[in-house]
Amino acid sequence: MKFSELFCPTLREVPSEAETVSHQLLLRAGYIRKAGAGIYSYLPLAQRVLRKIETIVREEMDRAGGQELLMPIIQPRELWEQTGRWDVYGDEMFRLVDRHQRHFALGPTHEEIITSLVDNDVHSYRDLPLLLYQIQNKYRDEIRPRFGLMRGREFIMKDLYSFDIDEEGLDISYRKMYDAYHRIFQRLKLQYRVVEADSGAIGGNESHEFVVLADTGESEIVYCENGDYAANVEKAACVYKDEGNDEAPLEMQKIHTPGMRTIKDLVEFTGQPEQRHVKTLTYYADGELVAAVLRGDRELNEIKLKQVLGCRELYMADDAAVREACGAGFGSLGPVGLNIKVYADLEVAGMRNLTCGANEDDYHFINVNPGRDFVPEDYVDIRNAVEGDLCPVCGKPLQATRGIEVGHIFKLGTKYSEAMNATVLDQKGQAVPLVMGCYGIGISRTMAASIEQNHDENGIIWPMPIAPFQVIIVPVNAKKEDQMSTALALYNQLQEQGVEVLLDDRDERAGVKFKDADLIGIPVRITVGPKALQENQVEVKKRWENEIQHVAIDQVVDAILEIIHQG
Ligand code: 9G3
Repeated sequence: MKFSELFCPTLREVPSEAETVSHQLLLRAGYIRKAGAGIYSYLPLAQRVLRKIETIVREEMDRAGGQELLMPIIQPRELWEQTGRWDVYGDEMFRLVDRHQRHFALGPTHEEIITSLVDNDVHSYRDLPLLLYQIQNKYRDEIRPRFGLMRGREFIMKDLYSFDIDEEGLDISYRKMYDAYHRIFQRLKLQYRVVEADSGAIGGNESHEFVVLADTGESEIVYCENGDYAANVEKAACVYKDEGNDEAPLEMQKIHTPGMRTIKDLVEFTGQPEQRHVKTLTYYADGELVAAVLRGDRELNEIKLKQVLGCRELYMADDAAVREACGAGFGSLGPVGLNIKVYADLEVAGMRNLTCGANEDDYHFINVNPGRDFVPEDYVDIRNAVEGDLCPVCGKPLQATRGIEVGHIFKLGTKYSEAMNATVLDQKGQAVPLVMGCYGIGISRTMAASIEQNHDENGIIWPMPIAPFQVIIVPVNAKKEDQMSTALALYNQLQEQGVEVLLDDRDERAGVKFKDADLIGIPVRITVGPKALQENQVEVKKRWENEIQHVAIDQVVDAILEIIHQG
C-alpha cells in the first residue's frame, strides 16, 4: 500500500474529550472517527488491526472445536421475555418497533437467540458438545459511553456458547475455552492476568475474567504474589483474622452531631479516623428491610450481600421507608437498638469503641462495642477486597492493581435452557435441559487495550502480530530517482515474501514522514536516504528501540523477515 493512497487522516491536536491514551492515539493517528456518543467508524488502519485480532481469535476458537456462525443483531422481544430479561435490562437495551408494532432489541448479547436456535435443531446428547461462536457488533446503551472504544455503545465482540449434556461436559468445554483464551492473549502479546470473577448477575457458578494490566483500567483486581490467588475486588473473598483487640472498652455515649450525615463529616467532627466508624446501609431483601454494617472506609459489595442473605431481589431502601421503620434518616443510622435485622461485616467484630449513628436524627454514639452494645444477626463477608487484605489461600497480604477486562468466561449451567425449556434427550431417552457456558472477548476493546500497553510519547507501538502493516519504507526524498527506485524495489521484494508493507511515497519532509510512521505505530521502518545509498545500504529501525541499524540492501529482506518472525 502506498501512503499517498491510504485513507489515514492524522490530527495535530488531540480532541479534548479524549481522556485515555488509546482514545487520543486512535483519533490522532487516524484509526477511528466518532459518529455519535460511543459510536465510531473504524478507518482502514483500524480495520486491518481488528481483522488481525479476529483472525487470531478465530484460529484459536476453531482449534478448540468452535464453529463460527452469524446470528441476527435484531432480536425479537418474545425471546427475551422467556428469560425475563426484557424487563431486567431497562434503558441499557436499545429497543425498536417495526411497522407492525412488533418489538425488538439490538442485540446486547446472544444467550436467548442461541438457546432458542439450539433447542429447535438439536435433539440428542449425541449432537453434543456443541461450541458455537460469532464475531459481531453488540449494542448497549451505556449511561456514560467513555474512553473511545473502551466503553462504546456499539462494539465488536466474539461470543461463544457451549452446550453440553451435563456438568462434566461443561467443565471440559470451559477448560477448552480457558486454555484457548490464554493462547489468544499470549499471541496478542498482552500483559494480562486471569482472575476469579463473579457470575452473579448473569447467573451461573464459575467465572473468570481476563484482565489486561493498565492503570487506566476500570477493573480492580487483587492477587497474591505467590500466584495462588487472583480475583477482582468484587469477587475476592475477604478473610478476617481475629488478632485480638486489647483496647479497653469505654462507656458508650450519645453525642449531638447536628447536620453530620457522612463518614467524612464525622471524621472531621470527632477527630477519629474512618476506620473507627461504621456505616449502616439499608436494603430491601425480597421485600424485607435489612441493615448492612461495615467499617467507614470500606465499600459494600451488593453481590456478596445478596448471596449471604440468599435473596432473589436486593435494592437500596429509600429514605422515607427507612425513616418510618428506624426513626431516623440515612445519615443517622447505626446497629445499636436498630429494630431491623443487622448483618455486620466480618471485621466489625474486631472493632472497639467505634462511632455509629444513634437512630435519631443529629445524634451518634461513640465508644460502641460489638457484642456488648449490639449483636448482629451474623458477621458476614460483605465488602470489596482491598490491597493488604490477606490471601484466602496462603494468608500473605494481597497486592492490588487495575486493568481492562478484555475476556470473560462463565459457566451458566441450566439457567437459560430451563427458562426457555431447551432440552435434549439423554442416554436414557429422558429430556434434560442443556448445560451451557458463554465466553466473550471484546475485540474492539482489545485493540484499545493493546494501545494502552504499547505506546510512547510519539504514538502507538503495535506488537507485530496485530500491526496494520509490518513495515514502512520511507524514502527521505521522494523526488530523488535513486531513493524512490530502491524503495520501490524493496517494496516489491517484501510484498513477494508476504510482508505487509506501507511505502511512504508522499512528497513530504523526512521529519513529517518519520513522525507519522511513529504515530501510527508500524513496528519496523526502513529509511532510504542519500548517504546510506552511496554505500548500498538502508537504515532499519524498530519502533520499540532507539538504535538504527545499517543494513546492506541485498540483505534487507532477510533481516526484515527475521525481525517479523521474532515478533
Ligand atoms: C443485556 C444488556 C447488557 C448486558 C447483558 C444483557 C452484560 C448481559 C452479560 C453478558 C455475558 C456474556 C456472551 C459472551 C460472554 C459474556 N450486559 N451481560 O447479558 F440485555 Cl442491555 O453479556 N454474553
